[in-house]
Amino acid sequence: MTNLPILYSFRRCPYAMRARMAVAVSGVHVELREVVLRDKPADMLEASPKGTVPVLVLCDDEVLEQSLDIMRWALVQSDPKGWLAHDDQNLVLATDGPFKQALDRYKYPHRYGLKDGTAHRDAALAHLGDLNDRLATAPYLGGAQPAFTDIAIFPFVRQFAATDTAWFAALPLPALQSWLSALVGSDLFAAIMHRYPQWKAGDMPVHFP
Ligand SMILES: N[C@@H](CCC(=O)N[C@@H](CS)C(=O)NCC(=O)O)C(=O)O
Repeated sequence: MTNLPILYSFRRCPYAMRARMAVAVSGVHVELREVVLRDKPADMLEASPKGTVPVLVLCDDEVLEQSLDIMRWALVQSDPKGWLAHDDQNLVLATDGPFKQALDRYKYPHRYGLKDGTAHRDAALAHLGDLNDRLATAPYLGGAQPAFTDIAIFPFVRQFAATDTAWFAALPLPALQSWLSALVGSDLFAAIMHRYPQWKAGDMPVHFP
């Protein structure tokens, strides 16, 4: 039995990363259940039949099945770094929508019947250029410290960069590259990338953070 909210998560999922980062910075405690996407636990699917991670099941059985809702749920309770003061919803939506679509087609062109993903890679560049311009005057999107917008966006830019690291490193986007390096190199990111074994019903609860 657990009296904590339950967070179903997958280490490498960018949506789950941002949810874990907000939960971790808030200090709100949850039970973390590491999911393997090809073997989703029945308890998770019962709570959230749409079958994506992250999913947060609250103690009153309310279910949050969108990563941004999970971030805001944690930060509304405790926001020691003031992340919610910098929540640019339009920029986050532009990343979750058109940028993510282009990223998926760049990264996995064959899944979309494409010969290669270069057209989508280049389409995504406009968004990266916009981020770079915004970062020209401050190291983070909300100013001197990372906040909600940075954390919601950077896991997707990280995926984009990792698709072809040499190509990304050669882009003339120094502010964006520094921003990404700082976030990927942060203690908070290291902490939320800890490896957990796949959760199985009956396991001892894993407390997070
Ligand atoms: N809009 C959702 C998207 C979550 C999502 O698509 N997660 C992916 C993993 S990165 C997933 O669970 N996909 C289901 C699957 O691959 O079976 C959110 O923000 O939480």
